[in-house]
Amino acid sequence: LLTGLTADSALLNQYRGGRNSAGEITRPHRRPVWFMRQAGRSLPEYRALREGTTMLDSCLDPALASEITLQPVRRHDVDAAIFFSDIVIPLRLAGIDVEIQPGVGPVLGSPVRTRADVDALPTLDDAAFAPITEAVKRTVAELGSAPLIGFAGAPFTLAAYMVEGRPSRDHLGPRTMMHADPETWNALAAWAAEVSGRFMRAQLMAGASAAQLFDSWAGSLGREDYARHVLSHSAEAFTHVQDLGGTTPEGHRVTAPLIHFGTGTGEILDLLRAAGADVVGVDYRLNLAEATRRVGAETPLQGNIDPALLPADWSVLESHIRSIIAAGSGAAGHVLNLGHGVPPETDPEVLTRVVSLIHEIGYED
Ligand code: 1CP
Repeated sequence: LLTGLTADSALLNQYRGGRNSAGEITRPHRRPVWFMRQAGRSLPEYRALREGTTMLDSCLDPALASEITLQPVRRHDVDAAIFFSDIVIPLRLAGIDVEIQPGVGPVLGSPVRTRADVDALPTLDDAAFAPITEAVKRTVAELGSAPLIGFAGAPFTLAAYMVEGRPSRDHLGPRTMMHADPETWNALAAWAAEVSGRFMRAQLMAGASAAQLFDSWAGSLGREDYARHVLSHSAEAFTHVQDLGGTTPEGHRVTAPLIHFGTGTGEILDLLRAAGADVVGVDYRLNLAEATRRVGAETPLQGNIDPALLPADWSVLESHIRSIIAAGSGAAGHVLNLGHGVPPETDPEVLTRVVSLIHEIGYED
């Protein structure tokens, strides 16, 4: 079913815990790395292409979205493309009034705050995913051997924008709702889980090889709140894609690796894994050796170069990267990434240099 899955890429090997598609332990030919927000404002070629088109319109233009997705792969030689889109795209596709305001982020015409608001949420038609499917197909056709990673927003992070109506620091609205009106919260989170799950599924069905669920703001939740009010909804989002896989020419069944990431999630890292992910993304706050103690050595990790160190002297950045590789060596697999997205002011040449350093370090055996 999913053809990109059987290619023995370095990235998929590490997401599978250092195993090839036959399930045998192997070392990839190079250490895999990609960057969250690798497409975007750090690239002059992105700024040029985006000129005159709003963020969400560019996500829904298949030729544009595909070209923007490919730009960082060509420039940096990263080991994966991350689909250029946004977590609020399923809302727009369902007909909700949402836009991305420059310098602000997602803003909704009417926030979703009451039971009546939740009951009035539209249903999302499968046909609405056509521009996404088309963009993914074009991208995969151009990518060659590098896998495409699809993504979606996790129910809590998506619901946080829906309740607040815009970005917020502490996400008080959804945190109040889950306690004050759990029925409304559960209905809203279930709606978000469904559209996010189907958004990931559309990307995987069109040719993406892995998917990442972004619960960017889950770190604002205490462990009990996450376990009680959020985990089951994120698990539900994953159920939309856990059956997706393929059979290798040798007859081995492989599934699409599923990654789960949020910032400030050190206290709930084991729960992110328990929600149904194969791989846990770690932010810059937690040492990877400690992450392995929390989620078990059999769990592949992704992360966690501190974006704050990108502008530092090269020697500082290089030793930071080497220490991350050492800290991650106890995990079954490790894909290098940043601990959060690329800051827009990042010098893209630094990112290219980071990729070549990581590839150069390789594996000593
Ligand atoms: O005009 C611009 O360039 C707008 C900036 C921008 C970009 C490049 C936004 C607005 N979204 C995106 C693309 C995007 N969004 C990607 C692209 C692929 C890549 O990584 O290269 C991805 C994966 C996302 C996902 C996303 N959107 C998340 C999860 C990732 C994360 O950073 O934690 C979140 C929280 C959003 C909401 C959002 N969209 C845009 C902004 C500025 C924000 C965050 C706003 C806030 O601070 O709350």
